[in-house]
Amino acid sequence: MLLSNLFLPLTKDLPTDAKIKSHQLMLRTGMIKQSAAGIYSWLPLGFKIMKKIESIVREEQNKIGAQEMLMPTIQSADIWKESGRYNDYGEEMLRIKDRQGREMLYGPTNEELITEIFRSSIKSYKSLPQLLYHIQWKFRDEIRPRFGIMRCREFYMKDAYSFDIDDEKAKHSYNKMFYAYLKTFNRLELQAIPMAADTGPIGGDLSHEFIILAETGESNIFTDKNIFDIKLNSYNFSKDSLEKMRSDFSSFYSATDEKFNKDEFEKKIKKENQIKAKGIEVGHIFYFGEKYSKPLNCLVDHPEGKKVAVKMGSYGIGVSRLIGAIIEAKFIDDVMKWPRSVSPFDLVIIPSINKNNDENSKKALKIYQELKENKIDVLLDDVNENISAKFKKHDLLGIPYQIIIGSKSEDDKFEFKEVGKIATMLSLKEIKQKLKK
Ligand code: 5CA
Repeated sequence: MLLSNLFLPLTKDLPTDAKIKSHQLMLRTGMIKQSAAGIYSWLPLGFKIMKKIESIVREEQNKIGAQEMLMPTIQSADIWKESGRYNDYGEEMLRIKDRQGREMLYGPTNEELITEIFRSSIKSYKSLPQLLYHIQWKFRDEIRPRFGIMRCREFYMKDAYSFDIDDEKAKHSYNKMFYAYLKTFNRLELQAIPMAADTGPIGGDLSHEFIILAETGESNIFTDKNIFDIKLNSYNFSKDSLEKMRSDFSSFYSATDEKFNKDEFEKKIKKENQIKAKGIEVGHIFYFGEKYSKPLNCLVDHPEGKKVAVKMGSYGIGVSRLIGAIIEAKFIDDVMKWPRSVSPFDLVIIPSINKNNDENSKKALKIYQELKENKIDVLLDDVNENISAKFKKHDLLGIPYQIIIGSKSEDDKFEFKEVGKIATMLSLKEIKQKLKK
């Protein structure tokens, strides 16, 4: 892609109403544009990053056997009346009426709708377990939308739902999700800490939030440094191994404000290992058993002949929030560096353009074409401005690799830079090799 063709409405000024760096950066680089309070359009740069995050989330869900589907954003109020949440959910729910005066709503979450789908077709334990998910927009009429897409009203969420015949099997489904979440966040180069949590309006008795450390996070977190030493690849998918994984994580003290107990924290963790920090919740999982299946009469035949309410859990990842969370974690000293797995481009070519001599531009175009032929998603900065302005711009765009074409480049060696590291002179062949890793 040529930068001159990219729809990239960069702004020089710091947006005054944006309080945290992710919100500022997203506005300055034209990733998003607010269309109403807490509601945003996703412009090409932001959208491309979100789609990459979404596909990592999807791949890790598919790996544990979850099946993708798609439920609508608009739901009927009837099923929410059956579960009793139509009144309980309060003002966060956006309620609408259609032309026939039927009560509808823009889904803030999908426990009711998925239960309704499930109960109409699955009747026997023989069809269990089931693990279903979709990635869809949600709406919550937050009282105070803030921090851009971090706490907004319309947001993109992956929500999964598990169906099992008994508690033990349901906990296995829960553990599989727990594992998939940690894998997903690892691939985004985020260190997420699973923390026992309260269940809030979703309900249930077992729940974990996945929190990443960031100064601007809304949650206060208290944990043990050693929790980061747990190696995910030491577990496999067997029931016992996944149960051990969850209990290994739980063996370290970690809590958010709601569950924090100072005495316990100080007693359980040596002073030098105590972490008191701020964090961002990027995922939340719940096991709530029969909370929805019972009132919605979602029953299946049990092997022993009786009918039982199916045991359910639900599992959310804030796909759009993750973009802000990655920025909060990776934007350091005014320089952004996207993890390779979600970077909007693999590499950017930055030629120093001189009006009287277009050698550099020609050279840049030649390697641009060659890299493209090698299926490298490359951006060529063909904009006519001075090199220091270019560098400043790329500090914000955060593409992790740069080829700089200026006085230093020789015939077949180019200045290659990984953001945050010292530049080296490499041939195009060596550069291609590096990008393969
Ligand atoms: N039904 C359950 C699990 S599917 C559920 O809705 N859980 S949740 O309320 O915790 O939301 C899941 C994730 O969505 C959160 O962890 C967070 O990352 C994201 N999220 C929630 N509210 C917002 C919001 N207002 N703006 C952006 N992301 C949000």
